[in-house]
Amino acid sequence: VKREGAGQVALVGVPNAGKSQLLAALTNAEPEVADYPFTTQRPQAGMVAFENVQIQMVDLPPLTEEHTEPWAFNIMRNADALVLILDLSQDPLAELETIIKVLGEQRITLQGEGGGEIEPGTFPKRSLVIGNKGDLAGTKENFAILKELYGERFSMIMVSAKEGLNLEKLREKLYTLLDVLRVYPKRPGHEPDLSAPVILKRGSTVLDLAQEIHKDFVSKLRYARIWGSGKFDGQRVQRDYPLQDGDIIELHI
Ligand SMILES: Nc1nc2c(ncn2[C@@H]2O[C@H](COP(=O)(O)OP(=O)(O)OP(=O)(O)O)[C@@H](O)[C@H]2O)c(=O)[nH]1
Ligand SMILES: [Mg+2]
Repeated sequence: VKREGAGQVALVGVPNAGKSQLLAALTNAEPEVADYPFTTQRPQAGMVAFENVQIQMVDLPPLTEEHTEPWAFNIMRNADALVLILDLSQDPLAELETIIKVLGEQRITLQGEGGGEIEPGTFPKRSLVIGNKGDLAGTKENFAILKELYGERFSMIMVSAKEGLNLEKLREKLYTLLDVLRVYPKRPGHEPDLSAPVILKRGSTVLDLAQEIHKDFVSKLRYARIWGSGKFDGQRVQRDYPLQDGDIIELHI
């Protein structure tokens, strides 16, 4: 699946958890949604809008202990982050444990939003847990149990893909999950284009931005001016200055 937008997240879950329904609810994609298992057989992507960014979401066939399409693991390994979707009207704890086990066998290790230690030879993936079908009876209680047991390890949110419950909050969480920041380059004497952020990994510096814009900038960069996280507007900063989400940067070469 060709990467697009600010980052790519892959949907992971057992049959019927609501992966395809969620893709349909958040994007323009029109995947098949049905109340029988193994409906999805091919990957399908859509773009989730959050403020001025687009996040690519990839729907996958289901994961089970008995059978998971091997190519689906490749998409998961390549994705920037994983979205684990659980059916709160069933046994979400068992579903999450199945996911952790099956992915572990593929050396895909799940991390919360804080990241974590990276074991050599593994594919660490930041993961968000979604409790789905929150419109159904008894699901609040199941979500509470899930939170109690896994709430420290993973960021979690309860939604209803079908009824559209809590989806705005989910868009924001997907952006947070990507662990990126938005900055707006501007030329001296010009206004920045606030509709077209440059997306960088969290922790990036002025130099990383320069590299992203033009490789010649790296050697020529003298300093930058910053509006946003600086102490004052237009503050002069050096190339190792750590950028924050929303900063406007003027590069001086
Ligand atoms: N009540 C309720 N039903 C939902 C919700 N989300 C999905 N469903 C239903 O659950 C069934 C399965 O949904 P799908 O989106 O096809 O599930 P899936 O995870 O893509 O399933 P596979 O493709 O087999 O892996 C369908 O009948 C959906 O209408 C929800 O939030 N609430
Ligand atoms: Mg599906």
